Amino acid sequence: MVSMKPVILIPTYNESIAIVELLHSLTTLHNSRDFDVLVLDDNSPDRTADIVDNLNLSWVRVLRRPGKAGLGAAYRAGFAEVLQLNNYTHVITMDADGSHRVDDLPAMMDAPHSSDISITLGARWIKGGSVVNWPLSRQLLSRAGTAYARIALRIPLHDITGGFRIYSVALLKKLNLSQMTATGYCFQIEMAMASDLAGASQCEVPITFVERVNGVSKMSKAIVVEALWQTTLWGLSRALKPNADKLHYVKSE
Ligand SMILES: Nc1nc2c(ncn2[C@@H]2O[C@H](COP(=O)(O)OP(=O)(O)OP(=O)(O)O)[C@@H](O)[C@H]2O)c(=O)[nH]1
Ligand SMILES: [Mg+2]
Repeated sequence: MVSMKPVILIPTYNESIAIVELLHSLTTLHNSRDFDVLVLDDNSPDRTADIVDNLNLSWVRVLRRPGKAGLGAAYRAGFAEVLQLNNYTHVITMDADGSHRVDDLPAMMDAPHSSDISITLGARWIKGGSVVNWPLSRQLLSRAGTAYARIALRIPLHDITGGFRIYSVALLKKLNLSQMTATGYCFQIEMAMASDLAGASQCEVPITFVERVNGVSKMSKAIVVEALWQTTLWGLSRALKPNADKLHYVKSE
């Protein structure tokens, strides 16, 4: 098997304190695992991008974007950037705010797959997974969101809204990434659905999700409404024209 060379994409908006802590933890892992990091910053007013650049880590780069355009747009730009570099076997996605623990990464990187076209998902809502310091209301929202997406989209996963993932580059190359439209967190749902349509090998690895300590949440009512509305539309479209949906998201051979 070809050895793994991942790049970790970390979207940031005003994460100047949290990103330094995260890169500190990743530096320890970097002693035993080979990977690069690309921070996707939307011109954060707190100068997140400059602060990252000033750390002068040779394996960390910042993609500077003009302004806040949502998580989905930042990830799409990151995918485009790393795919054209053609240096990597896998793309890892990870929040900057400390909710996704570096400690969980090795198990995710070692997840077994039956195909080169693969997605590994960090999962909170499976045996061994957990959340720390999340209010019950947030836990219920996340569980209900996943349950709804699971039923509406018929995806056999237990955590569809989480953003801690590893996509193989072979999978990303199979997807019509320019057809992804979600701007907010439902980008995660859209990517899970597209990966399922592409027939990817799916592996869920239990993670411990820790509520952010530094910085401010970007979660809003508009983001929840977008996710609910989009999931309903995608579910209807999958039920009515499953093949059209596949053609939309997956490149023909
Ligand atoms: N580049 C970019 N990053 C974003 C944007 N919105 C959120 N992010 C980043 O995406 C990650 C997840 O955002 P969070 O605000 O932590 O969302 P969450 O984890 O659902 O909510 P909390 O943990 O409660 O704050 C963080 O690293 C954010 O900085 C955006 O518009 N642009
Ligand atoms: Mg967060």
